[in-house]
Amino acid sequence: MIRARGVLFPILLICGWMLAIAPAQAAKHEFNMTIDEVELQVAPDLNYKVFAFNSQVPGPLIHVKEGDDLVIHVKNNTSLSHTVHWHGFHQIGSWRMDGVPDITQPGIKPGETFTYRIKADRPGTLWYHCHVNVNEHVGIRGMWGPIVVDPAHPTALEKKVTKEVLMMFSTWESKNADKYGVGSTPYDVEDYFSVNGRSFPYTQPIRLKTGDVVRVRLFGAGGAIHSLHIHGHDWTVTHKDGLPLPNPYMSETIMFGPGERYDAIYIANHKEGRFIFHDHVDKHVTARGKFPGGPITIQEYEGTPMDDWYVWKDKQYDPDFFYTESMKKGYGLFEQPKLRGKKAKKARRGHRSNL
Ligand SMILES: [Cu+2]
Repeated sequence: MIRARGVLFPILLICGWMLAIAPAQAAKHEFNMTIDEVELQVAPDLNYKVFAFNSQVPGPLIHVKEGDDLVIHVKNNTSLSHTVHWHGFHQIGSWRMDGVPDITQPGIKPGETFTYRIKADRPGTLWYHCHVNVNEHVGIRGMWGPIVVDPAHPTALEKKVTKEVLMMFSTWESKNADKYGVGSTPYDVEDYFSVNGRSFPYTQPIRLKTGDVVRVRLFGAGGAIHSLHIHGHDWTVTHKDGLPLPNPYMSETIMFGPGERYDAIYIANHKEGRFIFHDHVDKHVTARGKFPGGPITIQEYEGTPMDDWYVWKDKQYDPDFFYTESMKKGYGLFEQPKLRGKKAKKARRGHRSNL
């Protein structure tokens, strides 16, 4: 008996150690996505025909864990071809899932469905977007959405985050608002600018409680270069394109271009107050040539008096405009009805070739 116990103990110890180092089982997620033609109210005087994932701009959040397997059925309900590129994944052993027309697959034709099978092979702030006629469909037609892949081994700082803010930046051309198949050439003029598909005053505030540890994820979803300035705070820039920086650094302005993502973390360390948070590229805070417009938001601390002259004193608040609520819901695909457009009326069409 004594001898048996002596053997049993080391075996139990080894089993326990193996359990401790074994990677968590990868989850499998199956999602349905559509691409729809809807009209988006980008600004009070700009109604825009977009191609929208699940009828919303930006598209729904995909939130998974590193190593998970994704099966995503994409149905094209529009009148032109599209694909979906999953920007950031390496597609090891799955190159046909990279979503580039005529290189990894034919475009998904109107009425067709294509199934993407992907491994979340890399963590961080990623995104998805169409890869057909990218300059139009992605540049000025709203075909993008966020992917957040939680890392298997998060950094000490990211474990402290209490509030997530996802901001996707893009531009619009009022001249091409009601015509699919045209725009976004060097001869077209961008005259509206947005965060999460809306231009001020249709953007939303970021509401803060003292002590919140806020993680802002910035996405260059359109074709412009942005310079984001957060008033009243310094943040620590922690990730570039989803990857942790070897040496995170402090700043209050971040410049980023098309396709880039930056993550920055800051502490809401004021007792009260309102602090603007805006693009410092001056023309980006205009709409049809007039100030104010574009990607302007305001950090509002809880308990700050709503002065009667405050520009957003009567604002209808959407706590999920920056995906803050969606990011609390665990893993899955999360739609936001408030970001949906309205069913498009019959569109005028340009003559550009589809690919
Ligand atoms: Cu497309």
